[in-house]
Amino acid sequence: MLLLRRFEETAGRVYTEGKIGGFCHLYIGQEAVAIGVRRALDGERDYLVNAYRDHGHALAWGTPPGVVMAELYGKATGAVKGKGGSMHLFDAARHNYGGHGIVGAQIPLAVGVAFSQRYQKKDGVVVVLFGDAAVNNGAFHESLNMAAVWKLPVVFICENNRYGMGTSIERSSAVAEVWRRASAYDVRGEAVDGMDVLAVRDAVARAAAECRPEGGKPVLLEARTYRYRGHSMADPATYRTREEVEQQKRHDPLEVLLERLRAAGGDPSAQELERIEADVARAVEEAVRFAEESPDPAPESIWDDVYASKDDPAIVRDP
Ligand SMILES: Cc1ncc(C[n+]2csc(CCOP(=O)(O)OP(=O)(O)O)c2C)c(N)n1
Ligand SMILES: [Mg+2]
Repeated sequence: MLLLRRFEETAGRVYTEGKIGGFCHLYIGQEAVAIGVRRALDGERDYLVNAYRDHGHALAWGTPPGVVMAELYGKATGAVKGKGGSMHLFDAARHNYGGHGIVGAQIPLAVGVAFSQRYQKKDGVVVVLFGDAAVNNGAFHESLNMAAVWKLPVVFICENNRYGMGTSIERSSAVAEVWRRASAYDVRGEAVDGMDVLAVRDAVARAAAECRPEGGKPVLLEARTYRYRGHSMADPATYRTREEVEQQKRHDPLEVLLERLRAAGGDPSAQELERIEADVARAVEEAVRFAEESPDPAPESIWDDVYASKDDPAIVRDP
């Protein structure tokens, strides 16, 4: 979680220095969701499909920080060779199927990946993440319905950070408790403290165990979280009060984990914490250096990867 936090603080800084072009949505405050999800799953057989607030999830699924940073910089060494940028971090070899910029559009894709798992008689679970503003989108409802009818292994996770750009969920949703929407499709819904990494891990593990076996139904989880920064780098966040942000920060995911460690008698020493800080700082520094020293994509590479060739070894056929 600390790597995600420091990576994003640095991404925000280099963005303001003009080194990153295009959109950039920071994940600061939501780290417990990405890490809790990844810790509950099996990277060999399970899959991730994600929205555009995706840097933290890419790091959680093992894409090296330098490769993520290089993609933000639009460099040839980036996760998708500098052609996708911040919102389109893919890493098919690590079962990360994006990074999608259109709100809600990734949800049916996850249903397709889950269908292919059942069709091929594999037992992978697909986790799909989306924001609170995606749940009023038709794609969300169609996907839940189809996954329920076909009993597909999908864990639908709404990262409810309470805002879609500048609109609060109370203003945009008739039912602001997202987990309750599961009942419309006769699947199980559950709200979980999205600032508590262990609670997220346990909830996702339970949901994955339920939907993994043949005949298992999908599950809808609502991870209650909060983004500390604006929607994107261009957002001054005038639609909420400073007090609200400060109050949320008192339930910070890193602090919550420390408290839980201490309560369990595993009090880490100041030295240990300093060592973790130093390791993370070094990793982020190296990521920036790698991105800055990497070449831009060659202009002619714009024609590469437009169409897939069946002989291309880079095409991952699984699933
Ligand atoms: C279909 C569609 N409509 C509108 C947009 C513009 N848009 C980009 S992000 C966003 C808000 C999404 O908020 P939420 O789903 O809560 O995710 P968060 O940004 O909070 O992570 C909107 C409306 C879009 N990308 N796609
Ligand atoms: Mg939101």
